[in-house]
Amino acid sequence: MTSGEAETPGFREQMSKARQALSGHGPLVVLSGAGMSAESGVPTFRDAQTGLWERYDPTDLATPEAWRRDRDMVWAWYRWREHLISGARPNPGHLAVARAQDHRDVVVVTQNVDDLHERAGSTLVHHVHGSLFAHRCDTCGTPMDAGPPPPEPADSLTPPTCTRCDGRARPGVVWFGEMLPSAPWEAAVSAVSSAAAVLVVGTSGLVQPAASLPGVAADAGIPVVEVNPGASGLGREVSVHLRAPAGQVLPGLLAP
Ligand code: BV8
Ligand code: ZN
Repeated sequence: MTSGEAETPGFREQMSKARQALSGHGPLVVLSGAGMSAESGVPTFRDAQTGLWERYDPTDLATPEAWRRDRDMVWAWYRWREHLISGARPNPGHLAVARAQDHRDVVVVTQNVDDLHERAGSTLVHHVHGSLFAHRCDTCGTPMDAGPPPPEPADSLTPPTCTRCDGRARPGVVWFGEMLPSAPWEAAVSAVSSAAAVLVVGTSGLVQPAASLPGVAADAGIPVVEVNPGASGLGREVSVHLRAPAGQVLPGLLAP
């Protein structure tokens, strides 16, 4: 949305319809994807491929096979992403979602592995794809803390050894082909099934089973509003699509 678009009668009408759809008094569920963090300067999953990483496909790197094939390269990629996120700040979209808690119940369900919702002040956040910073042993699962990431990108880093076995620290994220952690997943399904309204922000809606959540709400007759400047894999589930960046539109959309 450029400022010009924001002034068009069409966009103002869409905004009014979206505010109406979200106006129920029950819980608001916010489903966020990487587009939520785009205005914080965090590259989306596919845009992370800059510099050292531009020749790799992230869907190849974010897999157990890649870890088995070249652990130290994958570990270096994740540590670099930790560094990028540590230097980023929540944007007005994250802050608007956090402020909405002041006047209604808000449940955040995020595909993102960053901590920007929490740093903005959101207190109920379910990470269905895990968290970059929750390191654990790749063998016995013991939680580990690999400490702050190095400030420079490297093409190979050796993760620290587990204190309980000869395993190594791995990122606390869900790789392609891995099951989602049951607690956040079950909480996410329960939240979208009993929400007054669902707001989907910044996801291409390609990765399953997270992409099925808006449909769970729509099938239950719950209004679904999508904020995304581009097209996404969502369609029939969405009542109102605001084609605008999250940071620009969420403050007005979520204001009491
Ligand atoms: C599973 C963590 C059961 C890692 C991620 C074959 C074999 C095995 C599995 C499968 C298979 N075929 C399909 C599958 C299932 C697979 C899947 O869905 N694959 C896809 C590629 C088809 N899913 C899984 O494997 C899941 N597990 O199914 O377990 C199972 C087990 C074994 C075998 C079968 C089934 C696990 C999936 C989790 C993967 N981990 N992240 C890491 O981060 O390193 S996924 C990762 O990519 C993100 O978390 C996100 O979910 C997804 C997409 O990321 P992005 O593209 O960056 O972001 P997004 O899609 O959200 O796009 C950005 C959007 O923002 C765009 O639409 C853009 O327009 C918009 N935007 C841009 N700027 C803004 C904006 N919006 C608003 N404001 C802006 N300013
Ligand atoms: Zn271990």
